[in-house]
Amino acid sequence: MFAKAPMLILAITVLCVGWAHAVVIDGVNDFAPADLIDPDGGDTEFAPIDIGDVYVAHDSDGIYIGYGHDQDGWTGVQVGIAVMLPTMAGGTTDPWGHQIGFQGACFPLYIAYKNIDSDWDEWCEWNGAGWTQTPNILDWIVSTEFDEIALPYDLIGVDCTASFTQVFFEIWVTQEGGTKGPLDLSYNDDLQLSTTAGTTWDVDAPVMISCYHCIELYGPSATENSTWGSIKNLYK
Ligand SMILES: [Ca+2]
Ligand SMILES: [Ca+2]
Ligand SMILES: [Ca+2]
Repeated sequence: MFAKAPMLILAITVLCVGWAHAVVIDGVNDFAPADLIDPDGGDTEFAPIDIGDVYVAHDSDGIYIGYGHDQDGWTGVQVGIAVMLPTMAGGTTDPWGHQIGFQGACFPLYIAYKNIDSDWDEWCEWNGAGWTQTPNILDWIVSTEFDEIALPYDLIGVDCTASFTQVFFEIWVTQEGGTKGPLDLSYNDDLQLSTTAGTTWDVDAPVMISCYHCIELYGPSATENSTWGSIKNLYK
């Protein structure tokens, strides 16, 4: 009876380093507890603009991001997710014209945007001079209190034959309109325009983002050249 205890501890340890598993994009949270990277809930003035717990998982097909959010009875709420690899030169501006900008050493090559009212999303790719915007190709559910999006490796430019890669991302909630900035952010809490103390609804200059969550992907081996290994690290 007592001999079983060490085996149980070992199994939990393996899961905690980022066990690869698929996520079903259906608005029901099926991420593992160890996939939680940011308990962001409760840091805005109003719940309908608040990002809650943020999760990341991966499997051999791509990366999955899940986050708590419910616009409740509000309208005009939009969600953006910036994605990039370390070597990519990307855009400095927001493809939907919000007061959100990017600066520093790493710029988003991709931004996913969702207009919750109409369930309209766009996959925006930096083309060197502006954003090429492709509507409604994303597997992204926002109709429940837990939103989920799949980002296949071929969509975000991950070389699945490489032994190591990093994927950076940030997620924000904003509202429709050219004076709207990031009301809530996941990584950049210090830049978000809504806090428990109040909200700045309109700004006349972009809020500049330069730091991101990082997903580290290790693998594959020579005999597994189509899948990533089982190790994932996340750091801020
Ligand atoms: Ca799910
Ligand atoms: Ca939040
Ligand atoms: Ca936040």
